[in-house]
Amino acid sequence: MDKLYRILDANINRASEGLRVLEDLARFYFDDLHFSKRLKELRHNIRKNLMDMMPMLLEGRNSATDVGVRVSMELQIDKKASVTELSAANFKRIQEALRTIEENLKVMGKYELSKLYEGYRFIAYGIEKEYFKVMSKREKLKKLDTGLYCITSEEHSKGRSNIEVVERMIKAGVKVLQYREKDKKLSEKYYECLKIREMTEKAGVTFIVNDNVDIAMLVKADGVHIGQDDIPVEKVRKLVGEEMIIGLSTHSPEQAEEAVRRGADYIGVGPLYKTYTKKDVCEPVGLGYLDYVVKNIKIPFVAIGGIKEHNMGEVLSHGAGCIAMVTEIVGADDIEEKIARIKSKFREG
Ligand code: TZP
Ligand code: MG
Repeated sequence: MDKLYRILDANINRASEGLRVLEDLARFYFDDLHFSKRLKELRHNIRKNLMDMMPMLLEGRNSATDVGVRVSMELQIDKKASVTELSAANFKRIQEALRTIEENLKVMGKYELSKLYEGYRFIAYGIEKEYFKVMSKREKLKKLDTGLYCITSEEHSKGRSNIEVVERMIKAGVKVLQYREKDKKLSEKYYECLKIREMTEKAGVTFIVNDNVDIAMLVKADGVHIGQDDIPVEKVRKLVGEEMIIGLSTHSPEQAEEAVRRGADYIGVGPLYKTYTKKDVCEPVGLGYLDYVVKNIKIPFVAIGGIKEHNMGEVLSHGAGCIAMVTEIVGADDIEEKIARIKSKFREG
């Protein structure tokens, strides 16, 4: 029986530690109180319901003679390359530990208790499914905290195709890319987006489609970007669901506040300077509007409009983190070199 208590003790610790890792990610990395609370509750319950056995569990503990410690310390398979991998590994750890607790309790004749731990395992499966849905969107939105947001425009691309330009952008390490084409046929836009989705997916680049909610949905883009004259955000949300990012162009404090109320995930802020890229664009809104957003708006935002290598310092000094550029990038002779220079001017994200 001692040995079974030893297994229980090890697995309560295993499950609790796994939950703690996830709880801290939810709380400190994703700023998500909801998940943090749910994980904490599960962690407390896992300990609480075996509290009566505590003396036996401690009696059974003997980590100094654990034959598994050395093996575990020498293995390299627990290396984690990303927050997603780290989260996935810890959900697995929790579920495996709960299964072990459940099976051991059965052998110990504690059937009712074993069923309770089976229930906790299913709660963990449920949280995992929701967690990944929500966190994968958060992870994508985090890319809008700082850095370059690239937008296509074939007419300004010096004879290069959108696909070639996108290839170069990806090679240069861009993290967010928007497909924007005003005058192409819908079918052409669809096939280009399909290809770009494939390319961005492989490279882990967030892909956003301008205007066309239908194309964004069909190619499984990460997001869609709409303007003030498009279908209202909440209606687009009904179509695309919670997981897709919705970006909205805004030009005034009122529009920014309204965007937040309506549930946009991020806003475009501009045009900050004169731009000839967008045909129906309004006059520059000025840096005062950017100041307003920096101070008052709590969702991510992207500065846009006439921003170039030579004036981006001014935009950054007003507190912008993410900057969108069209012609400065697609019209550069050497796109990779241009992006490398621009990237070096951003603060670290
Ligand atoms: N929205 C506001 S300004 C603009 C868009 C799409 C065009 C920005 O293009 P550029 O070439 O970076 O000025
Ligand atoms: Mg539009």
